[in-house]
Amino acid sequence: MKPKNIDYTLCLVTDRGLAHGRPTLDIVEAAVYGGVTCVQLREKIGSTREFIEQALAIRDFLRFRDIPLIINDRLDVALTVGADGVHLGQNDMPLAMARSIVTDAMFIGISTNSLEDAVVAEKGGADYLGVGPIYTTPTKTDTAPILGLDGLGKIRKNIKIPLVTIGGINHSNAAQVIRNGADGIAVVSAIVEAEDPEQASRDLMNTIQLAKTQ
Ligand code: TZP
Ligand code: MG
Repeated sequence: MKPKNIDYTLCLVTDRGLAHGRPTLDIVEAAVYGGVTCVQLREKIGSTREFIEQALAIRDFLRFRDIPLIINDRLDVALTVGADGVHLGQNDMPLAMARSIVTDAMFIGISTNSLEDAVVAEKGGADYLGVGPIYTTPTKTDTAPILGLDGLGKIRKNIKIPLVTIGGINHSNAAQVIRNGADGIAVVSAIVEAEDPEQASRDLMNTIQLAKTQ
């Protein structure tokens, strides 16, 4: 069974450390009301059990709204909570191993920072690529080199599967990222840190949709 068609237009990537003490579920709800089209739960702190409980609560909220839930790093958590997808980095479980554990019904996204990574991931059967960092970002400091719009453009020319860009993307630069070949934008701080995450999501979504029509 192939995964359903996923709308990657605007993906919220969570980070409880940036939420000014607000619960992750509140941020997710606000972002969904503001129009995000998918949610990636990215929990770098806390126990596995907390991660699972968090994921279950978010899954229940998203399921009724037909918004896919992607779990970052942890295929075991993704399977346990019945998530729609899992997102794996270059140092996480290799794509082929992950695919041998889950059917095609679970989609797998792979973080890529170069054309070489991107080609390998596409050939290996990734459903989408996370491409970044496009710009510098204080949110993740151990990143690979900045790709910029040129790096994105090179990957776009050679890759057919959806490209979801990440890293330093916000309301002011989202349109140019779309115009340079991104299918979707993934953001952490532009939504999670915002005073009004719902309005921030709505503004981003409007900007991206406008850029897609130009
Ligand atoms: N991977 C590459 S950059 C990044 C991740 C998870 C962080 C993006 O955060 P922000 O706040 O949207 O720049
Ligand atoms: Mg990872």
